[in-house]
Amino acid sequence: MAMYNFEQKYRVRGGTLLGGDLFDFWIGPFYVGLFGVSTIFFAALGTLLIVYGAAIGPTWNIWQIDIAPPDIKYGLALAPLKQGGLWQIITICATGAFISWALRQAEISRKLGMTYHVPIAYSFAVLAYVTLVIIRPILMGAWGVGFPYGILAHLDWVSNTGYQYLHFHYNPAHMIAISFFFTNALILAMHGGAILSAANPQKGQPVKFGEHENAFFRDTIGYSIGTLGIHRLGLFCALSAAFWSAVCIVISGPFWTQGWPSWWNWWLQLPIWR
Ligand code: 07D
Ligand code: 07D
Repeated sequence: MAMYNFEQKYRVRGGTLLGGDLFDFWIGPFYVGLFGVSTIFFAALGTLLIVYGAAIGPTWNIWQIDIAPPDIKYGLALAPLKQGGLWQIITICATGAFISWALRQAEISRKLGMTYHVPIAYSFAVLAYVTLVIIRPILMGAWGVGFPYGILAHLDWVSNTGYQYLHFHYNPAHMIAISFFFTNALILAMHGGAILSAANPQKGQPVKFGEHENAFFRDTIGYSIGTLGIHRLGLFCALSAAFWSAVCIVISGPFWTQGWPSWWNWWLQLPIWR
């Protein structure tokens, strides 16, 4: 692929976190880097193991493939390959690939003289995943509480886990996470709408910029958050959504074993009712 002439300026040596110059080069448009190599390694091995798990399983139906974690009786020990051991190695590969990808983002940010907003943002998704399959299982003493790798199987896990706590909607951290997800969709719709309506007008109309968007929001709601501000708010809402998701699941089991509706008993026990 032809290199854009401005890219020459950005394809600079250095900024690597580990490995020095070893993998400090590009293949076509892609920066390689030590963490590019480790991402490919973990992702390829993990995918091959999923394919192997499917091959020894009962179905090739993409929706029904299910690579389950070990039985609870194995606790935090290693399980035989066909009884959850595969899930354990795939978990190591997935975690290795996700962390490698975040570090690759960090190296590229350094090369470009950018701050670490992108790798930090992605790390919150990785945190949610690691909470589900490593932190919570360790706190509960069994890999068996992790979620299975399968498209429908992981939905069954969410539903079953939710009903173990009777009514997961009563989990206060789940409420906060959901509210952030919804807020995130709302503000992205408003931001996307505002940008498109100003910068992509009908034929013959002049292209408009930030001042028009500011004026629109000042005239409708009396306040405009501004060009940088909207992106700060977006990042905050998105990171909060992932963060409170991780919180809502890590407290379910390790810190709250009853149904979530009864967590709200503290309200009935407030001294003001006595
Ligand atoms: C749009 C970015 C692109 C990413 C995509 C996902 C794979 C997996 C694996 C064949 C927004 C690519 C998918 C590479 C293929 C095999 C074995 C991101 C975008 C398009 N889920 N989940 C889905 C994952 C968990 C839940 C879809 C991953 C938790 C519910 C897809 C993880 C819980 C529903 C998927 C993960 C949970 C889904 C669409 C990891 C709580 C749905 C995802 C690694 C978070 C929806 C059939 C999407 C669906 C759905 C992937 C974890 C709940 C298959 C990779 C355990 C309730 N999940 N998920 O668009 O239709 O994400 O399911 O943690 O309803 Mg899930
Ligand atoms: C974990 C994904 C990480 C992804 C990574 C990247 C690749 C590469 C390659 C595309 C966190 C993977 C990348 C594989 C792909 C290419 C090329 C994201 C992760 C690292 N709930 N609930 C949540 C709602 C109910 C329950 C979170 C709503 C029921 C349980 C969110 C409703 C019961 C758990 C949420 C609802 C129940 C959750 C998920 C409505 C079931 C969790 C988002 C309207 C009966 C999970 C950390 C998330 C959680 C979770 C929303 C209903 C149970 C807040 C809106 C009442 C057990 N629910 N829920 O976490 O917190 O994303 O996980 O009813 O474990 Mg819930």
